[in-house]
Amino acid sequence: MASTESPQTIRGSFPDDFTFGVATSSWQIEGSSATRAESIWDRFAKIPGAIVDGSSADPACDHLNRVEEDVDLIGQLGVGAYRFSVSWPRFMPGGTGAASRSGAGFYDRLIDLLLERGIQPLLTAYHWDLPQSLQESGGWLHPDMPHWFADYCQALGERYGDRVSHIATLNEPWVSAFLGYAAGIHAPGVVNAGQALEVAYRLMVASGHGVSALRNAGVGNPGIVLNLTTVRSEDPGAEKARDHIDRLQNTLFTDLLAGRGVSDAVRRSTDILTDWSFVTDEGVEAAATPISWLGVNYYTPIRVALPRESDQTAGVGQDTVVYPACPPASLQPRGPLTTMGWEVDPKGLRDTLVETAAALPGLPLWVTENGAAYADRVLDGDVYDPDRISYLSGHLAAAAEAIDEGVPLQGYCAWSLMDNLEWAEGRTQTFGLVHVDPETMQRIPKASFHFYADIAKGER
Ligand code: IFM
Repeated sequence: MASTESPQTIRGSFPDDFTFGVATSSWQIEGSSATRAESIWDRFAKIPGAIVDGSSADPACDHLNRVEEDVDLIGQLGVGAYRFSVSWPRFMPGGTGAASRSGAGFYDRLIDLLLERGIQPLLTAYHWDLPQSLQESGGWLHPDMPHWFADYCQALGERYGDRVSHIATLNEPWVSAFLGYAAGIHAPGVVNAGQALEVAYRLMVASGHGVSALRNAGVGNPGIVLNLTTVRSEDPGAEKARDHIDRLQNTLFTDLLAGRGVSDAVRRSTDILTDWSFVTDEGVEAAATPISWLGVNYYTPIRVALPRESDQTAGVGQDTVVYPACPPASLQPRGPLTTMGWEVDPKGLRDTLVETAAALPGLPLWVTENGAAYADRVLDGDVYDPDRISYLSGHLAAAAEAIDEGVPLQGYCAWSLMDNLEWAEGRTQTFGLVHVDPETMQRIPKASFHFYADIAKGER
């Protein structure tokens, strides 16, 4: 593992106007599911075995009842931005139509608490918790979904656009499409690779309509968040698999954003799954609606190797099944690994940012998520997490290097403010800068919290 730099050195390697932030999402922290409509994750969590430890949406971090305490923690962290998501089934319980007074009011309160402390709210409209009622109408496979999503974005923009300048439409559409519809390990738990490709496309079309709706409602800076990553291979013979994975992970999304549509290479490498007849000129045009910024979520590179006789168990989500129609290959992360089984490779962040800036020249970028899960322990009331500190230090140095190389990077959000519900991994994976006791909900800032606070607050 790379050596840890001092907070002062790290702060000094970024421009003065760079924003340090911290991120969460609604389903992972809010709890209080009885006060909103059902989401696809509530339904999925009821399937025996779908969530490894049987966790459900409650209590998560009980954030709904502890919002002041949590915003105080963000204030103590000294960051300039807080990235959170709105729960669609809380804000607009019917999926379409009227906003809920109490649901919308909760986010009013959160935003106002942040602004009182001088913290910029970065809002994500959709971080995977689709209203179950919309799923039952066809979900992301329904051709009207982009319009339903645009109406939801319009309502968000009208409600919060006076106080929130940066709103992302979607978080990680790759995950919604490929983990939700190809591997079936995320909600809604479908295993149909052709549908996964259609969902990926429809999400990008919906995002474009959402961007237009946000701008109409007066939001100055609409954007989107993608999980992009560099795809590496050193095994001669694994190049075809490497290229296939790069197409489905990265270029499918960046090409649609750039107005290049669905490339012939993507179509050829997936022609056994779909004929892409759902793609329309209007959809391609909508998906390319100009955005003001792009969020990049980066955790780990993808290392592609030839198939092995006895494959070691790869990390969470690291299986070629999540890249349908992939030529024979295996994913072989190298140590050091986090408890997710994800390779720690700060240079991968630098490479991902440089590659993204080349794919979408001139577009301002943010790192909207970056962080690591480790098995933390509370000892005498403290949590000492040197591996997470080292991870943050290395990745921040890599982000600064990308800026030096000309990448227009404006901000960085650590994932995550606090230990939370890690989707199908339940509470077994902890990414937080703040430990949350699963029984008492007590919050304990970890050593990494203090380290990151020194960077965020640091004088140059
Ligand atoms: O916890 C998730 C988050 O919701 C989306 N990006 C990846 C994180 C870690 O898996």
